[in-house]
Amino acid sequence: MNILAIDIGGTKLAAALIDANSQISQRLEIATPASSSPQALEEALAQLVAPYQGKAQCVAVASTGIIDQGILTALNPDNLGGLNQFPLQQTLQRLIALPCTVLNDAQAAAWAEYHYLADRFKHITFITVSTGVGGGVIINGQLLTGPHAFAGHIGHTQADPNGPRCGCGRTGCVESIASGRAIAAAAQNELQGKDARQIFSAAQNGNLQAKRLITHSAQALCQLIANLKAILDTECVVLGGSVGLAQGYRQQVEDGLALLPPPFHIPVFAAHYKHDAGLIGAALFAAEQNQNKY
Ligand code: ADP
Ligand code: BMX
Ligand code: ZN
Repeated sequence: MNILAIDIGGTKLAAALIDANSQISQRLEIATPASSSPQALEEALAQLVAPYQGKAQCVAVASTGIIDQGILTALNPDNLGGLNQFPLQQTLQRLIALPCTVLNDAQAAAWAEYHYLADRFKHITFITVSTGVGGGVIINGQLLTGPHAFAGHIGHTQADPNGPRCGCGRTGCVESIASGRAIAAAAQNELQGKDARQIFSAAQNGNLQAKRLITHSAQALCQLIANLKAILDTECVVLGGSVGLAQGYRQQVEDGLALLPPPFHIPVFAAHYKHDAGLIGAALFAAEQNQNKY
């Protein structure tokens, strides 16, 4: 049995086939359309799934946004080019004519990483630092989604009451300081107009402003992790997303956390499944749902 897994992020759309052993093949990636009108997103999804027709028995989607009852609602519409509501499950079922399971991207990635860590931990939190900052919480071996699928949107807790206005409408959210978009938005002078990837490489080349922007992001992450420890007694944090997985970033977060009082100390791991955590987690989740159904 092959599952067609799809990961919808604010920057890229990825797809791959996942077999019963979570082995991944035929991975493809395209850019998220800049103007995410519903039509633009539907066209991009059609392009992404076309090569997989006839190759899978069901579809599993990990997507940015609040994914409730198959509908994508952006908490931060800026991350999806202003797109707010999108009938995700219905659209994919129409495009590929297969049953489709949908889940938030960070919740899906948390599920994959929990499967990897389950022998050691029952309470973990996955954090993606990517276009935005997303989260997925596992408590006592269960994925916490909440009554409206909103649970885990930890990027929208406050990091700085005097910080920038977040696309969700609040002020100083972790996402408005730590995310790839936030790092790029805060860049000035010689770094203005550069994206987070370019700012990371400028930091590696010794650019002081770039280093400062990355440190600021990592510090917001430390405070978030300390808050999570206090609220959930989470046993470890798993970091993913292209910023979270960027060279040196996890270490900075870990070093910052070590400066806080001992009750807030907690191991911070890099995602075992790296950039595929969302794809693999969505597939695991869909396989379990389908098993329960039939
Ligand atoms: P998505 O949000 O679509 O899931 P990513 O996890 O790739 O996608 O996150 C996108 C963000 O990560 C962008 O802000 C991009 O500039 C940044 N980024 C991509 N590659 C790197 C890299 N190698 N180092 C640091 N940042 C990166
Ligand atoms: C935002 C929010 C979350 C998502 C997180 C990471 C939207 C569109 N998305 O906080 O649902 O999990 O970004 O998403 O409101 P990514 O695009 O960075 O992977
Ligand atoms: Zn916010």
